[in-house]
Amino acid sequence: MTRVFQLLTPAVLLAAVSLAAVPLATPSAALAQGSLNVYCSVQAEWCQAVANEFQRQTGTRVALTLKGSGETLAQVTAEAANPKGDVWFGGTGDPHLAAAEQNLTVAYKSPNLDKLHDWARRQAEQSGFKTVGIYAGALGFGYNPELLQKKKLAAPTCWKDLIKADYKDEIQIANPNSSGTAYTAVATIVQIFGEDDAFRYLRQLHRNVNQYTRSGVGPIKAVARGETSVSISFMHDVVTEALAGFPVKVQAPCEGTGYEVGSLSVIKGSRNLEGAKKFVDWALTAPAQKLGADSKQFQVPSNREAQLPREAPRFADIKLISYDFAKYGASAERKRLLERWEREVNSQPK
Ligand code: S7P
Repeated sequence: MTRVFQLLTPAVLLAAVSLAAVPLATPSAALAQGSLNVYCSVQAEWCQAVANEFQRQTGTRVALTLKGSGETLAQVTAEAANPKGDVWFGGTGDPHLAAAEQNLTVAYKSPNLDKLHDWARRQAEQSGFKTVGIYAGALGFGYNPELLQKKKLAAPTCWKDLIKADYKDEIQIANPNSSGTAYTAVATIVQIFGEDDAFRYLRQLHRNVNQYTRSGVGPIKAVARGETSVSISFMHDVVTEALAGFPVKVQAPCEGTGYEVGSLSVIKGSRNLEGAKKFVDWALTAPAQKLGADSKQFQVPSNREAQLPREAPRFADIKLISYDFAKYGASAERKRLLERWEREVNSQPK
């Protein structure tokens, strides 16, 4: 079954950039508790809210670096010999699993693990406790009904619709090398259609894609601004734009769809391991997870006591596939699929 969300009010969202959190604690408290470098892969408002609140409550000074999931994995990998980050907050689960497998992150069993939904604990168990689920979100489409109407195009309801010739140059998706959203899309399409058919599908889709953006939220922001008709996006990111008043609607694909377990990891070589563990304990609590919805991000929180935001797409209404996180989170599989995508899709003429 599918659900469609309608727009409501106007708003503007910040671009993802590196920024330092405003110090909120007294200088002496901040000094006492040290500082934490948090690599953050959700949208800027949520990252900033998390930094401010953790800093306010603990006196630990938080510096944020905002980057997408694939880009953060690349940064953590590049810094492995001289780690600069302490914690990686958010972003799709697959690259967190790849980081765990490559020993780029460290095991930590938070006492709050037993407060989490099974899917979030499974993410922890699967990684040897080197990562843990903090939210979940399903993949789908966003579209601009006004633009589609102007172009006399129907709204897409199925993955198969997106490869119709009618949608030539009408679709945006991010580049799966930099974006966890787009990697989730590639892995989802492979799981739904089988790998060879999936790559045939992705080559056909390529003809309809006008741009592969760096970040996963780029395409839905372009739909919201009327720059493209359709995006492949996490459904909650579409809801954010709709609630901000933009003419966008969300659709769950009829064939079924994949989902993410947004994750949290402590980076190996952290210079403030105690602070990083304290951050994990705090981030797994219901009040900390409420900061997502407060920042107009409508994923499903992993703490069982955290309220599911009213606006969050309901998993019970979406045909979800049984996403194979172990397989698609493995570094070798990730590398192989990305290389195949580069060779057989991205480098092909339109
Ligand atoms: O906007 C929230 C969100 O969709 O962004 C994360 C995403 O992985 C970061 O963007 P990239 O696709 O550029 O990596 C998701 O985890 C999260 O739900």
